[in-house]
Amino acid sequence: MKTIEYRNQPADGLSDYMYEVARKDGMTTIYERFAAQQPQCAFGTLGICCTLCTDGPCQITRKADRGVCGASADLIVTRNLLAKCAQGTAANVYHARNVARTLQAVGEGQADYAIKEPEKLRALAAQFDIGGSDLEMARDLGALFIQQINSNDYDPMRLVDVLAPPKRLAVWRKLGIVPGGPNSEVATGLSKTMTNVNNDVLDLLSHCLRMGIANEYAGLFCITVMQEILTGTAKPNEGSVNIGVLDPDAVNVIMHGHQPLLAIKVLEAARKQNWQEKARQAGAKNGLKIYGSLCEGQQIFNIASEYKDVFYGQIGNWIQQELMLATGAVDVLAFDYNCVMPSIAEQFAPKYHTHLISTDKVIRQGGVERLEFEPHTAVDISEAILDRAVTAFGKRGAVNVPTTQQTAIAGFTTESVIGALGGTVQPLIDVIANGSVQGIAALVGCTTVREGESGAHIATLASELIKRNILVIGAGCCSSAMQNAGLMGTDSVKHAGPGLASVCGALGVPPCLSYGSCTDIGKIIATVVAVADALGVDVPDLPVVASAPEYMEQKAVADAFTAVAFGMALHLSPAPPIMGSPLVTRILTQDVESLTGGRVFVEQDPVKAADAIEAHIAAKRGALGLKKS
Ligand code: XCC
Repeated sequence: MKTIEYRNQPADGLSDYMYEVARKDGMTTIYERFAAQQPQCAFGTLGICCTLCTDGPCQITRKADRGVCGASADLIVTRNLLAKCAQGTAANVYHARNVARTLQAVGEGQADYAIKEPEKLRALAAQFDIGGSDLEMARDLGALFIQQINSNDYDPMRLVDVLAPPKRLAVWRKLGIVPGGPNSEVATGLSKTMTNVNNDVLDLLSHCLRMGIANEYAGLFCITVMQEILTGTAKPNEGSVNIGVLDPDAVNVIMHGHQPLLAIKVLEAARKQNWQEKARQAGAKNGLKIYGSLCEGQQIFNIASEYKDVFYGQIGNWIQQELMLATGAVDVLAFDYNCVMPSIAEQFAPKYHTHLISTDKVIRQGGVERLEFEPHTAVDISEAILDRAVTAFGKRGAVNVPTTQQTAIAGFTTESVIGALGGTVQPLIDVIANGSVQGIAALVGCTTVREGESGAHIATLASELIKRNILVIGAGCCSSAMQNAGLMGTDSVKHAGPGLASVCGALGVPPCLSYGSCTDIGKIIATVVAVADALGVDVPDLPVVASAPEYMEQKAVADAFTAVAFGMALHLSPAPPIMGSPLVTRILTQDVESLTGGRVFVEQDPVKAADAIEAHIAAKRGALGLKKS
């Protein structure tokens, strides 16, 4: 694989091609907007700007070591961080609540969905002593998750009690960070961030850990397991990736965002002959095709084995969305919540004919048609989406799609990894123990356009790790960056070190395994816990590292506290806005390790980050008495 040059432009060739097209068309993209923001505010970058009251905004400077109210740098940094963590937790839990509501509606006979994985439903219901028919279990389990999400923070969450690994639960109990209901935890946390309420940095950071645990069980785990019950469990499959997959001769619909339930109905509708016929009559000789982008695309890709006749690929990640539209070949972009740039509705869709549809009630974007998802309206909305796409096809202007085709394998999950290993996690433990695989690095989260990143940081870090025989698991836009860089394809084994290459070659899997979207991080934690359980150790003892190599937004902050609460070492780049407080920096990079076993480290150079990850893995291997490489 060619070494990627760092610059503030797209990291992969196809995006670069589309970037040139957009620029020639006179469009301003995320890259120019980023450049126009430079130099960015150093106080904001360090987390030492407080805008809470009208005596401010206050910044901590050489001449002012406190804000007007007396707040120190430590307090300002921590309050800002807690507010971000609360937003991220609330957003993941919002998604989970939508899925729980659909599961409940299925049980009540009020939804356009059926139960796809009855075994999974029954197993989960049994954990909560819920019995009855499958429909009754769906109804009661959905209701239980909603009740847990909305329960009070003074009642420890039953989800945590039942689902958490006992060793972790003991640690959390000792620290007093077993959370109650996440919405209540968020509300209490935000109350603590008010002006002059809570000056206790340790308490505020503990609250972040509580939200991190709630984020896992009432957010990430909940989303994945309930979606799998409704749409099927991820299975490894090969598919097309990146912008070149768009077909100029088809009516093209992209499902974009994070919540894939509606997309499944769109795929089913697109299968109907009448829609394929209508598309052909409109002049699209290849009919109508559905694609996914961002985390929604990753989730569709996970279960795409069943939809190969209508699902044509995963288009790209956060920083590619304007470039997708610049092809002129996107007839409908339908999006649910999170990660739609305002420039899409205001500039790119009008320029490139794309009909935009928002499908979740939290979204309001000017000029965008709203068809808001309800469990019982999904089929009708899907038909409307296809109708708008056929109409929009007739309004196309110039079309410019890069011709390079790329493929990747996706659809890994704890079950499929264990399945590929012959039904137990033991073979993975054996290859870790004998040193063929040194350890596991989970590369998760977003992409950013910050200099030197733009997907390149992720690709370079992943390449460095697999060269060193460290198995990479990807989720979120990180997976997309690795897919675009050719690190998740069938022939990507050639980039791995000899030990990892022989293991992956024998199993027929790439050295970088996509677990799906950023909401699938819960599945990565499940795999890590499965390995720890099989070894009889706790998560912090494992040769495992988490990394958000191009961390961007609030959900990543919540997920970061989830990782630290679980006792994982977490690499972050760029630096989170905590560096203005030496105390908070020290707590999160050092002191917290003696409490949860987890810690954060920041490294903006991907090769040095790989060195640090390798060193952490080597130390953990040494402590477990495992063979050195
Ligand atoms: Fe981040 Fe989800 Fe957005 Fe991508 S899409 S930029 S939140 S990783 Ni999920």
